[in-house]
Amino acid sequence: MIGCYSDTSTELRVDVLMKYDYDPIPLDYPHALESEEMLARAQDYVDLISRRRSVRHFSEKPVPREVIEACLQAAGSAPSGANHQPWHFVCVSDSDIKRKIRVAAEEEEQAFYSGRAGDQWLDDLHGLGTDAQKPFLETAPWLIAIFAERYGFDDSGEKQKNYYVPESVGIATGLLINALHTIGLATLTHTPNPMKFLSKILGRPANERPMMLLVVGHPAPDAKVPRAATVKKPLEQISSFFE
Ligand code: IYR
Repeated sequence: MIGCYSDTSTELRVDVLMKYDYDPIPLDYPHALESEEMLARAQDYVDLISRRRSVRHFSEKPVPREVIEACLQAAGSAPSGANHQPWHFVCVSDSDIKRKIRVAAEEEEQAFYSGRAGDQWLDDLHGLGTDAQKPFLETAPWLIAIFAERYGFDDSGEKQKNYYVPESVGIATGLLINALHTIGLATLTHTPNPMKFLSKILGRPANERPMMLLVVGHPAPDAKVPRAATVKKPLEQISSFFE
């Protein structure tokens, strides 16, 4: 397994990759619940998470960096291929950088909406009411650019293979969205296409691929969401059981 710890005088901090031999330790989990309590809690959780929306109208109200950091710790706890944790989250509240990102994203979106997408794709987006204008990239207090590490480096600087990268980064992003929603913040998973401009603006290395831009903040008091996006497939359609 790969772990990464370095001792500082005050705390154990993660920054150097080290290999571990197999060393099983006891599972530290909350105690098991009775079925009824389990179901009640699952239903409460459904109530909470099914109210998440992709929000495009943000308030300018600031969100403390510490809040973002705590949610990133939740994201960083995600399972990943060989526990290589092939993700990097670049958090931007700097207005100049946000403006640069908006300008570059809108340039790509302009090309997308005026032909690159094709009629079918534009038709599929019709109910969402999206267009090439992305003012939320400047209004929202935080943009989190999520990068997938296509390969990493071990402590001697050798290229290190990563595994199940999109799956791992997708799970970590899901946990991040969940954490942010749980504390009442709104998010938008924004995917301007192509996203190479993010690597350039944010100075990320060639082994990282930009995956997504997560827009984060308080929703605007008069925020609206497209009705079409609230319609979710019923359980019968998204699941099957063999019992
Ligand atoms: N990236 C564009 C288009 C877009 C694509 C999909 I797939 C969406 O679910 C929503 C939008 C945009 O952000 O407008």
